[in-house]
Amino acid sequence: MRIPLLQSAAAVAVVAVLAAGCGGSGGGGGSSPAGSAPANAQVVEIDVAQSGFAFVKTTATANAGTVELRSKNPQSVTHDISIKGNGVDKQGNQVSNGGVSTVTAGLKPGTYTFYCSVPGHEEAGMKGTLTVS
Ligand SMILES: [Cu+2]
Repeated sequence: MRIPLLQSAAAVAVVAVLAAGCGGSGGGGGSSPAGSAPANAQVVEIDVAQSGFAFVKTTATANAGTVELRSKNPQSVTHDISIKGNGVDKQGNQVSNGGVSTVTAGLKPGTYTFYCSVPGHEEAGMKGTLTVS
């Protein structure tokens, strides 16, 4: 009777130590909220214009590496921020009424096009040039 009890107590103690160890190590790297870009991503803000098929700027720059394009859309018309060029082709989430669209990509030096991927919007003027150096 006594030996199984001791073994059970030892097992509980081991589990407790393991749990404490996990909790301790987890606290160091948990600063970035789920769903966000990597902590080292550069954020380039290219908001949608107050009206019309346009962004607030037609040129932007970034350094090579992980880049997050972020675009707040004040319009009731749905838009997104997307990027293409140099083998990159990624679309952001579509938003409206103050929502924020983001798209993250690893970019090498070169010239890229940022644009809205909603059909017809790029052609209507929702695009610009992102220069990465
Ligand atoms: Cu659009």
